[in-house]
Amino acid sequence: MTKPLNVGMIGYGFMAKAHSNAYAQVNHFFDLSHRPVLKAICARSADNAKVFADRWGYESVETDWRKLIGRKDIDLVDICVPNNLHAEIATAAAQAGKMILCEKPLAMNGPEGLKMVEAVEKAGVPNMVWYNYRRIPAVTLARRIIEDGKLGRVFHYRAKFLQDWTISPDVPQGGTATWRLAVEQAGSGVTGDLLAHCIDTALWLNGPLDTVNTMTETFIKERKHNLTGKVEKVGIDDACTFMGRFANGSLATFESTRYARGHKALYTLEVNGEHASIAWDLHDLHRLQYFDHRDEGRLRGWRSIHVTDHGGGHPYMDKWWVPGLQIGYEATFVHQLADFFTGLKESKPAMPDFRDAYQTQLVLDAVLQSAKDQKWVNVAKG
Ligand code: SOE
Repeated sequence: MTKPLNVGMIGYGFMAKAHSNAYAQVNHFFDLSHRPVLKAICARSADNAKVFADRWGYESVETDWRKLIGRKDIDLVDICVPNNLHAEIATAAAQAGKMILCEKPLAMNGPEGLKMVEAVEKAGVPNMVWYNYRRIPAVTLARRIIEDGKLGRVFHYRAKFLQDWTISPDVPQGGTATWRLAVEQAGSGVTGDLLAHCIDTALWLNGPLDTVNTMTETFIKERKHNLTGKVEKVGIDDACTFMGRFANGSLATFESTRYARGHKALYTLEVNGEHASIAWDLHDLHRLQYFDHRDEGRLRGWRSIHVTDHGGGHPYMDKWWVPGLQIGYEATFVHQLADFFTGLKESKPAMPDFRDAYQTQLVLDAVLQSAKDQKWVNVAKG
C-alpha cells in the first residue's frame, strides 16, 4: 500500500511544470511507499493558478502562500518561485512542520542559506533541493565510476554551462518571466542560475572546492525593468569564468554565460584522472564518454557508453523501457523524487538536502566575492 502525500506547489512556471510532471509520473515507474497527491497550487494570480491546476490536476488553488502553508491537508511544500522568496517560504513551511522541496539555488547567499538549513533541522522536516542533473543516469554512473577509483588521482575537473537567450538588449529584467535578470530577485546571474548546477555536480563527483579566482562580466549594462517600467542598471553577471583548486588537489575550470550564440543549454563536464577520463554533455545526455589508459593498446580509445542498459547496472534505467531506449531531461526530476520517497521510507535523506546544497551556496559566495575583489578567495567551510 502506498501512503498518500499531499503536495502544495508554490509557483507555476517552467520548474513547477517539471516538478508536477515528476509527481504525476513517479509511481508509474518506481515502486514506492509514498504517492504524491496534487492538493493545491499557489500563484498570485488566481487565473494563472487555475490554468495550471486544470492542466496538471491540482485539486485546489491558493493565491497566498501563507495560506497554503497553513493548510492542514498539505504535507509537502514545493518552492518554485524566484530565489529571493525561497528563504521566507521555506522557513515558514519548516515552522509549520511541512516537508520541503526547494528549487535551486537554495538561497540568495550563504548566510541566508544557513538560516534555511537551521530552520529545517530545528523543525526536523525532510527537505531537498532540486539539483536535478545529478540524476541523469550517465552522471550518476560517472559518480559510481569515480567512487570505484577507476580514474585514480584526479588532476582536472572542467565544467561549462552555455546559453544565448539574453543577448538582445530588448530582453527586460525582473517580473515573472525574466526575474533571472534582476539581481534583487535572482541574487546573481549565471553564477547562481547555471554554475550552481555545475558546482553541485562537481562537489558530488570530486569533493569540496577549497579556493577560487573569478572573472565576471555584465555585457548589457541597462535593461528595462518589468516592475518599474524604467530602464535600470543591470546588477547580475551575464558571464562568469572561474578557476579553482579542489581539496583533493585537482584543478577546477568553470565557465558559464548567456552570451554563447548558438548554445541553448549546453552543460558539459570532464574529469581527467591518472588512469582514466570521463566526459559528459547534456545535449547527448544518455552517453558517458570514458577513456581508460589501461585498455589494451590496440583497442585504446574513447568509449561512448550509451547509459540505457539494465544488465550493466546503469542507474535508474531498469525502471523505464527496454535496454537501448532513451529517457530525457524530465526523467531527472522523476528520479530525484523517487530517491526522496525512498529516503523517507528508509530514514536516509536523499541528497542534496538543504545542508548539502548549502555547500554549493558557499562556493557561489566565494566565486562572486572573488570577482568583486579581483583576487583568490577561500571557500568558507560549512
Ligand atoms: C535557465 O535558463 C535555466 O532554466 C535554469 O534556471 C535551470 O536551472 C537549468 O536547468 C536550465 O536553464
